[in-house]
Amino acid sequence: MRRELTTVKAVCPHDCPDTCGMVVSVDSAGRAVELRGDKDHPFTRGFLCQKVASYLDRVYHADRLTHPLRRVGKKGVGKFERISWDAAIREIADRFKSIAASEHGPQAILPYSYAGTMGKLMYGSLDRRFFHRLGASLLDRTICATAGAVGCDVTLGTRAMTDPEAAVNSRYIVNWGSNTAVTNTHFWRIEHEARKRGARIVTIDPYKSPTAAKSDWWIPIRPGTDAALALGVMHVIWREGWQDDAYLNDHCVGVKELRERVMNEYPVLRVSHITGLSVEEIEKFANEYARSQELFGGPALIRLNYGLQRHGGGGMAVRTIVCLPAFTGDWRHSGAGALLSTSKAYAFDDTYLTRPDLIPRGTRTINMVQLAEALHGELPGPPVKALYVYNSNPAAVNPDQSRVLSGLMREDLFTVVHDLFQTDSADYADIVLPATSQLEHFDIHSSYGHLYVQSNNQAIAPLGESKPNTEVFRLLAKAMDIEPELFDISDDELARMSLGETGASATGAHVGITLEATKAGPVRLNLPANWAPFAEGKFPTPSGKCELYSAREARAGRDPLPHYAPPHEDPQTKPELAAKYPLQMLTPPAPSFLNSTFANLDVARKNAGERTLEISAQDAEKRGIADGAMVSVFNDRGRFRARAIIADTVKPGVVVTLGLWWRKWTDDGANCNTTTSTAMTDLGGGATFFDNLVEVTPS
Ligand SMILES: Nc1nc2c(c(=O)[nH]1)N[C@H]1C(S)=C(S)[C@@H](COP(=O)(O)OP(=O)(O)OC[C@H]3O[C@@H](n4cnc5c(=O)[nH]c(N)nc54)[C@H](O)[C@@H]3O)O[C@H]1N2
Ligand SMILES: Nc1nc2c(c(=O)[nH]1)N[C@H]1C(S)=C(S)[C@@H](COP(=O)(O)OP(=O)(O)OC[C@H]3O[C@@H](n4cnc5c(=O)[nH]c(N)nc54)[C@H](O)[C@@H]3O)O[C@H]1N2
Ligand code: SF4
Ligand SMILES: [Mo]
Repeated sequence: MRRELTTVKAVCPHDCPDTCGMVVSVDSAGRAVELRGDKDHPFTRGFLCQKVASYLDRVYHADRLTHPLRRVGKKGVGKFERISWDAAIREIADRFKSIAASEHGPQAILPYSYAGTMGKLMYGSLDRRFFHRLGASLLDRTICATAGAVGCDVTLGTRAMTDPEAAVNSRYIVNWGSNTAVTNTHFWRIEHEARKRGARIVTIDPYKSPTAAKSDWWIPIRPGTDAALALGVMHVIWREGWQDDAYLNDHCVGVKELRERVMNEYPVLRVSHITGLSVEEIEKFANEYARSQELFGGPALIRLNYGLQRHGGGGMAVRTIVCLPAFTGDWRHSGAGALLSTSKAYAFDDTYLTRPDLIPRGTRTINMVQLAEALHGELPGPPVKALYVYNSNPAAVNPDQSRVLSGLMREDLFTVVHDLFQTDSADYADIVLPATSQLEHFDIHSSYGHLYVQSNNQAIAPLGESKPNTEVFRLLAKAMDIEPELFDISDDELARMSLGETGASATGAHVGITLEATKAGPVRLNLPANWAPFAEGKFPTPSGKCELYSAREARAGRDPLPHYAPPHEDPQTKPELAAKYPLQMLTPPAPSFLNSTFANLDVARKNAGERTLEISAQDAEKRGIADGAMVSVFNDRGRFRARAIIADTVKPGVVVTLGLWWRKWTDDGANCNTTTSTAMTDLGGGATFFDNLVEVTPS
């Protein structure tokens, strides 16, 4: 018998700039039987990455949580009994009520979430309303992107952005701290289209990543020194007179001040010493970048990503790099200049979804990077007595893992985890709640890597008793007697209001696209075809110009000009620490994982292989480490084991291990985050996962 299949248009929910359109085929029994990339989506072009191509394995995995659980064993062991939703909601509401009424007050409750899903409703809507209304502690969601966000804001007043699809017209493309081939594969395809038309692809990365390996030129910079390189490039440009004076004079403030600093403080020889690059490499890069029109026949684009931000000076590095397109005038062209994130091109009414007006005055904010400190009572304000985790797996992804875990072990801490799987974090929960996958709920998506809006239509019924985030907060709000009008709103209506469709937006924000249209497929934002937001300056900064000099920063008591800020754990500036722990370790995710997501799937772990440590021949020899030997990687914070690979993918002084494994799938119960620190970036309070000195010994 021929099966009757219906097709449903969905959106990949993962924290990835590509935000792919997916087409799901569902059989007459309501089971999804096929999932593929949407051929009609202009950015997806019919293909999904390897991780999500097998998404149905995740949806129908035998380990999916299908009903609520209550802990019966010790914390961390993962022993639970089945309970009903009624019992689970009652217990959570009772505990929240009693904590809120205690001497500690509602701020002793901490929501903890990040980007397990990027859907606007499931990422942050009724959850935020609920915790705001409760008066819980606020969470500053800094673990990924705030260093660069604030760095961009200082210089540009918004994110560095352009139309990614127009990048086919660029002729010099710089992947700067971006493993584009892996983390942004659909843009990598665009880079290659540009290359066919004559573009040169360059990658600046201390690690010979898959992107660096496949680029025309790999520039192996020393970790955490990108600002110095950018300042060195400015030095060469001014020395040679290659700058676009018209753009600089018309659209920037602080040209004179920055010029004085750059010419006096960042001569190429000094930059060479800081970055570990040769004078020739720096000169050549400055020449090619600044003269791409003459040499390659088109403008240059810097595809900035997050790698360079995860260092002490990461905010300033981004602030400095995004000054460069003003020197070349590349902002004049669509698809050129610099690209970090297109998220700010979207005018969703987020305040409608999250209702910040409900936050009681004086509520404290906890930086999520400091979860270890929060759980150990080391931050100002009341102790954290309850932790509600969703869209995140802090036991695996947070820095200073040993202290996060000892915090989660606290007997007086009440922990709820809402997830699709029994993650490492769920092992420490008092109550575990089952979450729906993207196929089982509706959502609406913007993107941070393209310019389309699309609805994720629900394809199948929730598996078992799993529930979407919004539904759980409706139930909790009801159990806690919160005003029903805040929560008696369907997901459809939430999406409609967030689009500003009804004209009811309090902020006046509106996307200018109807919900109905987004349900049928991707809809491009209402932007001109050759969109180049800064072609005529018009930067949304206080001065309306590109702020090479920032009066705001000066007022805040910080350096108003770009500068190089060394990493917290830098062998050049912290020789005593480096004597003990001489190696700078980078810990990006394995290509087949998405941070810690997928690490519980056999196919993803098979593709990731073993936990490895890439080390230079010189560093291996010094330590008596043979290729393929097991090693211990450690510092004062913690230790984990990995298999050594002696390779030319790193320079002496740098090692790389790919994450982010779940403890339960390792032989030593630890991942690389046992060694990473909770120190924050200079701007934006971001995480410094790659600013991490370690030592390695045979084990
Ligand atoms: N397959 C896959 N795709 C992903 C993710 C995933 O886990 N897996 N994660 C998603 C998420 S949440 C994010 S935020 C993005 C991240 O996207 P990317 O920023 O591209 O990813 P990373 O691998 O963290 O970092 C990029 C590169 O920066 C390099 N790097 C480290 N330190 C420095 C430095 O000091 N200077 C320079 N120039 N380079 C440095 C690293 O070696 C790495 O190769 O990717 C998204 N896409
Ligand atoms: N050492 C090191 N650490 C890192 C990084 C690194 O490069 N190196 N990368 C950092 C970065 S860039 C990021 S963004 C963070 C990411 O940190 P997290 O946001 O914690 O990311 P994931 O590990 O993907 O975990 C997301 C969890 O959300 C769950 N989830 C998915 N959809 C839903 C849903 O609809 N509802 C609920 N309730 N749950 C859902 C998933 O099953 C998964 O367990 O990690 C950071 N940690
Ligand atoms: S490339 Fe990114 S958006 Fe596309 S399917 Fe993979 S994870 Fe999802
Ligand atoms: Mo991220």
